[in-house]
Amino acid sequence: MALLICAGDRDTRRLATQVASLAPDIEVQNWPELGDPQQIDFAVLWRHPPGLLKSMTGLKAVSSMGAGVEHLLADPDLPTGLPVGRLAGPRLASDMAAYIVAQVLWHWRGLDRFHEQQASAEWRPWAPRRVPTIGLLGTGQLGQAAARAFQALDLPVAGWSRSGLGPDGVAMHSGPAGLQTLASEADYLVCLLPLTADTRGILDHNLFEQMKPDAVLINVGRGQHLTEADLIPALEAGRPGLAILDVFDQEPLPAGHPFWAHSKIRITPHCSAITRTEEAAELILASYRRVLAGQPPLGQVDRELGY
Ligand code: NDP
Ligand code: OXD
Repeated sequence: MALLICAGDRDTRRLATQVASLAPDIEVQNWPELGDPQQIDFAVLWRHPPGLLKSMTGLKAVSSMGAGVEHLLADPDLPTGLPVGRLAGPRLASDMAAYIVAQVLWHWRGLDRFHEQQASAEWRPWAPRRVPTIGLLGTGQLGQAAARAFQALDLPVAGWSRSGLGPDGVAMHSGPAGLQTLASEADYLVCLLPLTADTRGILDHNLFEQMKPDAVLINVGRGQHLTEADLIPALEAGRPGLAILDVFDQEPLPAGHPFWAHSKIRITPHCSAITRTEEAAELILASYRRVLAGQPPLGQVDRELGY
């Protein structure tokens, strides 16, 4: 019996050491230093190399090292029926809420202008007249944390989910008509959806046409939610007025990509919420202990729905 930790794009040695120190009774393997792959009964994966899953014939479950699971579900070697979990703890959700609130408040309160005016010692008090409506596409674990953060600031929040269910006090919508309604109501439209067959390309010209002039689009879901070719024409037409993007179809965003230089696009490098070692270690261990006890991993996803 052994637990594997593998991320193709980051160094997980500290995470593996942390898990091992929390549970000396558990054998922890840290990719690429693998022992016998057939001994591994639980694997925590993030952008793992192709073929790795095929070599682990004793798996009881797998988990994404992050909140998104599309990278795991897309692996053709993922055995049918194998339980798939994910790591989405309260710290990750709070970090995401902090990022979204920071972006919205910086823009809404016009903080850029004071920074510019400071350069010429200008003293020009200003505050926005209107209170904005925040529209959340996706009101799952991360969307709920964001909703709570905006509600604490007394800002109205509306949401869109598959079931139409959402947190208390959030005006909820669902279905294609609900999506159009939310887009037309929101001053800040935030994509916090998982990437699935139903949500791929959802941020497209049809949606942009429904947005209020000068509304702000924030995409922290996945790059493939955005139909990239539709964005620049939409920004030039003023709907949305600004796009704040943390995720991209190709990451890192290639140096010559037109998004880098566009005056109405703000870019952050997929860091709105990064799984922290301490939280991940505890969640991995809790998930593995569940699997050893014959239970599903933490955050088990519905493989049919894709999230
Ligand atoms: P959850 O699974 O907890 O929530 C997903 C939400 O999306 C739910 O409200 C769900 O509806 C809704 N949803 C799913 N499919 C549809 C659909 N077809 N139509 C309408 N609503 C839909 O996910 P999390 O909140 O934990 O995470 C969301 C995503 O955020 C992740 O999958 C990941 O891609 C991204 N992420 C990005 C990070 C970054 O650094 N940029 C960091 C972490 C996550 P319902 O409530 O009805 O089920
Ligand atoms: C995640 C991410 O899904 O970091 O956790 O994108």
